[in-house]
Amino acid sequence: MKTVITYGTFDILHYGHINLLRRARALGDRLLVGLSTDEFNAGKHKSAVLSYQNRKAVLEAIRYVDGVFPEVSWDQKRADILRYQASLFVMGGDWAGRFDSLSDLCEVVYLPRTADISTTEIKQSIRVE
Ligand code: C2G
Repeated sequence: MKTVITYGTFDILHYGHINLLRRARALGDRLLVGLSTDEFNAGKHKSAVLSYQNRKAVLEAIRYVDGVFPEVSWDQKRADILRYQASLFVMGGDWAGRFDSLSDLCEVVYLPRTADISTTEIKQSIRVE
């Protein structure tokens, strides 16, 4: 059982997120997602439009996602990888290099971001209307 693990806010879900989740899931037998809590997002200077519970329900409905757990701090990843026995840590390319320190615990893979889509752009386009 090869477990893949990834983290994110996944606010206002779009195909950039789906592309990431689909590719990550394809690299193993199950995909677990560390979903940023609203409190953790405040620390990232990000405010999600949708609450943690809402974002969690959306992620759990995706065929590529096998489990969702809360991401409450930057430094929980090592413990998570050990607890879930993850052998692959995957993030989008905007994080390239940032989590290489985890490579003593598991393989670290950065996948190319999907171009021309982001939650920020979606929020800005809604504000315009
Ligand atoms: N992503 C992508 N292409 C996009 C947008 C996002 O591949 N067009 C990827 C990001 O690289 C990330 C994942 O989708 O791997 C989730 O993106 P966000 O919800 O923006 O997550 P982020 O704020 O990057 O939080 O501890 C790590 C953080 O929780 C990551």
